[in-house]
Amino acid sequence: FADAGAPGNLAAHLAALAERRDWTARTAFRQGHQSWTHGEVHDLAARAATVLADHGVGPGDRVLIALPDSVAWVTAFLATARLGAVAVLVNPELTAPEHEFMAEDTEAALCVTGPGLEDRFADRARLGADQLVALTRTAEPTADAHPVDAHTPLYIQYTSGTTGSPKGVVHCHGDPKTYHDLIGRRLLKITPEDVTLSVSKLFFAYGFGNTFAFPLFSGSSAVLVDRRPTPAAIDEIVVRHRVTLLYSVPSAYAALVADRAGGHTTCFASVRAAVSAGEGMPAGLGEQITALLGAPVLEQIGSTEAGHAFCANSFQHNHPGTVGRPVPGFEVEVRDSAGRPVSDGTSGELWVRGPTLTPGYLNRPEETERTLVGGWLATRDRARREPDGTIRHLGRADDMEMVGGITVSPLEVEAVLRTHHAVKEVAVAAVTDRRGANRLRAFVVPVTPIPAGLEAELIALARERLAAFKVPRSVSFVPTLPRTPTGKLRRHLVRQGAW
Ligand code: 3SK
Repeated sequence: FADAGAPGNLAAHLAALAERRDWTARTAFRQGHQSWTHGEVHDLAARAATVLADHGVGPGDRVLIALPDSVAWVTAFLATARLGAVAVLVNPELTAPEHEFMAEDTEAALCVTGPGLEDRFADRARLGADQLVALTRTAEPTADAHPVDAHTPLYIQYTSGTTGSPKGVVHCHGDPKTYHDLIGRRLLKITPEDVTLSVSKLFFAYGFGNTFAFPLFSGSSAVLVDRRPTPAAIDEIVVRHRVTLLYSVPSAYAALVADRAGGHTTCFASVRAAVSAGEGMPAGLGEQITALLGAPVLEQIGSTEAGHAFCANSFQHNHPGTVGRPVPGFEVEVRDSAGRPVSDGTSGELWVRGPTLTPGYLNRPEETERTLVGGWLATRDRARREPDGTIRHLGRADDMEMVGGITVSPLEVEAVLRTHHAVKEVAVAAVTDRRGANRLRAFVVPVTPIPAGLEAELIALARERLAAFKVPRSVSFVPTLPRTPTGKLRRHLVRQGAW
């Protein structure tokens, strides 16, 4: 992959690329009724770099970004990169203790925060998005980007660990260009004419590639949405902006299909492909999406540690029900529990090697050593290689659950629910609902008699203590939980709701 070379400082590289390819007057981002060209975005970023530097940010410092998807987010990220600092991409919807953990773990020098987070990060330097935008207007641009190489850390994203404590995954200045070259350009064939919409947000690996890297490296444009769009909002955005590439997760596609059941399909005529990742596609959903959108569904799998997708379907080779073949440049092995490769057709754990793997977790040498072995990443996904070389994803090898494309530790949710006096035992699992969407459900062994309103109380308790995406949608009261003779929870039975 000749084009996957080192770009040096990512912010400077992207700004120079936009100039060289004559994209400066083309639209880069659209949000509501506003739009920004590639030239405007890079100009804002160079000015925002001055604002961040005035707030004490220098090379190697961590800048925590807790903002909804917006041009302020993109500007803050590029400004951080220009200074040679490291952006910490966090979900703005996390709770205060979760944010505090990430700020401490990264020793954030500055926290750039969005609406509603004014009370957070009280003992750290903080800059509200509004302040950043206002100061950027009058700041002089920082002309010289800090010199870095492709292996200099650029950003940190958090992923949930099996213990529930999130791990910071480091990525470097060379990575976004590499996954754009391999996936955006080669597999998805993105051109400057494309208009994209990603349901996954910028702070996720999937959303960051889709909405940041691919548009800025291809001269295309992305629609920014500050919250997860409803099916009606997706309809409206697709029609208004003539979206050509839709990136989503199976649960959101299932909601779109359910919402439009029996409806017309013409408004999706601009869509040339629907990319799906984040969790396994329930049987039959792919065909329903294609029928609704009139476009192929390209399933992928990736991970925060891999940077973006490492297996993907393409227009030439699309095998519904599989996550396709290894992305060119990546190698994939299915291994047994002793780490030996298994033969095709046998299930095992998916290991990956490729050019954008993280160098490791922040402050976690043991976890890094366990997960990155001899240059290979243990994904903890279960899979099987089919005789035609495609990979079939069979779920998670560990205890984590995937909901709406986000990994959730059931242990963390259970720990909260267990504090309720009426809960004797609890297990949480992602279960597929009637519409084919994955939803978190709590299975609770309650005290008897069951207090009135217990389900609502438990959901309220979870809402108070956990980020919204970790809150169970429903509670089932059960007499027992499935356990091994030694008392271990049989999670696969909980997931199936069968014991
Ligand atoms: O979650 C995934 O499967 C994924 C897919 C593409 C890019 C990034 C990620 C995390």
